[in-house]
Amino acid sequence: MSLTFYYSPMSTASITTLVLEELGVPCERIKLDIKKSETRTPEFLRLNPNGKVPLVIHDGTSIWESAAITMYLGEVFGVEKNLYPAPGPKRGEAMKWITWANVTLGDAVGRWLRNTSDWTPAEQHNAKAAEVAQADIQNCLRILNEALEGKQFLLGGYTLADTHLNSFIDWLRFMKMDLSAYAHLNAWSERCAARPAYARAMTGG
Ligand SMILES: N[C@@H](CCC(=O)N[C@@H](CS)C(=O)NCC(=O)O)C(=O)O
Repeated sequence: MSLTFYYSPMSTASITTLVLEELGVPCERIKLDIKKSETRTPEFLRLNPNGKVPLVIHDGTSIWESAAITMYLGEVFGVEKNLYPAPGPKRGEAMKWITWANVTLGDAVGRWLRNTSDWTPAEQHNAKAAEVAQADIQNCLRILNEALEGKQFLLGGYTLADTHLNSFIDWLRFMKMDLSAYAHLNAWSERCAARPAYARAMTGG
C-alpha cells in the first residue's frame, strides 16, 4: 500500500492532517509552500490540475478535494477502526455533514471572506453581500448547534465527520468569528479537541 499526502501548514490540508492522525495510517508527507507557488509547478499540476492542497495519492490514484478525501480515507481505513460508518444510513449521515461543511458552510464563509478580507482587493468588496454571507454563516452555526444538542458527537460516537467539521469550525475560531452563542457546538469542539490525535496533529503529528 502506498499513500502520499501533499499538504501545506495552516491550509485546508489541516483537515486531512487530522483525519490521517485519527486513522493512524502510515503515509509519506510532502510539504508545499503555497507562497512560493509550489502548488503551481507542472509536476504538481499533473497530480492535481487545480493546483491545491490537500491531495492524496493512494496506490497511484489522485484524490483531491478535502471532503472527498475524508470520505475516501474513512471508507478505506476507518470502518474497522470505528471511525467511519459501514455503508448504510449512518454513512449517509457522515457524508451529509462532511459535504455540508465544504459546500453549504464553506460557500457562506467563502462569500464572507471575498467581501471582507484582504484576500480580495477592497474595491471588489460588497457590504450587502458580506451581510448576507454573515447571516448565512450564523444560520449554518445554528443548524449545527441544534444538531449537537443532547449528543456527544454528530453521529453519536466519534467519527471522521466530527474530525472534518470541527476542523472547519476551528478555522472560523482562528478567523475570530464569535461563536459564543453556540453552547452545544463549543462543548462538542472541546470534546473533539480532547482526542489524542488532535493533540498530535497540533504539535506536528
Ligand atoms: N475545495 C478545496 C479547496 C482547497 C484549497 O483552497 N486549498 C488552498 C489552501 S487553503 C490551496 O492549496 N491553494 C494553493 C493555490 O491556490 O495555489 C478542498 O476542500 O480541498
